[in-house]
Amino acid sequence: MHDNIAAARMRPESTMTETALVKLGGSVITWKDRVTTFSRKGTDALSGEISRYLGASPGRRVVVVHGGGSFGHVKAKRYSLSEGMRDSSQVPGFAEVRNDMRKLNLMVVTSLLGRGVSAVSIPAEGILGVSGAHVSSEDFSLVDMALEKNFVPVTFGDAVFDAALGFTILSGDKLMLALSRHLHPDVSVFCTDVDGVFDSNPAVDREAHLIRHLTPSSTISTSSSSRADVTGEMAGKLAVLFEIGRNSGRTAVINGRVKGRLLSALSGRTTVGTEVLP
Ligand code: IP8
Repeated sequence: MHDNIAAARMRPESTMTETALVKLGGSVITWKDRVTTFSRKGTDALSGEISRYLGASPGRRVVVVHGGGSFGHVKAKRYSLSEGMRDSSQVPGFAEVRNDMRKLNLMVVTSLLGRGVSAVSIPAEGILGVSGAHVSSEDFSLVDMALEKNFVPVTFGDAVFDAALGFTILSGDKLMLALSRHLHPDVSVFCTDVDGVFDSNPAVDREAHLIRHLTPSSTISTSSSSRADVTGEMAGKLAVLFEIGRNSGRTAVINGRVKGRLLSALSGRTTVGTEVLP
């Protein structure tokens, strides 16, 4: 655990800013099993905690990234959007997902504004270019300009054009990774609908244990034969988490549906969750 107060004291007065990167997972801001259903109460609560974090000390900056949940993943899967454009039957699906994600983003930004946070929407394509489902270009000027003026940029996973594939899905986690490399935030927090990272899937394994301190070696235990194997997807997610951990002062995965945990994680207070120690 970093000593925030000591770290802050070492910085010169003129650069006393604290930058936080927050991922609002789709499972927290939407009801995942009900297509295009917004979780208004949950999102408002998180917006309130972001507002309190910002208000508690001058010089604090926040960048928000949100996922797709039931506004993105259901139709993205139905139309196989992440695999790129194969035929014209996918075209209406791409257009619909883009529209649904903008509706979700509007509700997230409106929620933040309602709690006094000056949120501004910056779609993913305003930051990253994509080719072959990989990030091919980056431009952080809109994010930087917004932060300089004390706005809270809000970007999101999206259905995006892809120079090689025609289109694809860009995840919020790729945005988190790119933003962490650029901003080197003091704190990065992932809000999910479970208490943090478990040593196996808590949805199917009653023996699953919450990993309080996640290190590259603790991921190995999750692949033991008695537990659900770490899939390539899970291994990829952990690799992203560790890199964000290396780019950030502190990194935590918490349950965004439990009151107070986001604010505690942002403020460096002990809370239930997983601390990433890369
Ligand atoms: O929920 C994907 O972003 P994620 C967004 O962060 C879409 O994986 C459109 C499925």
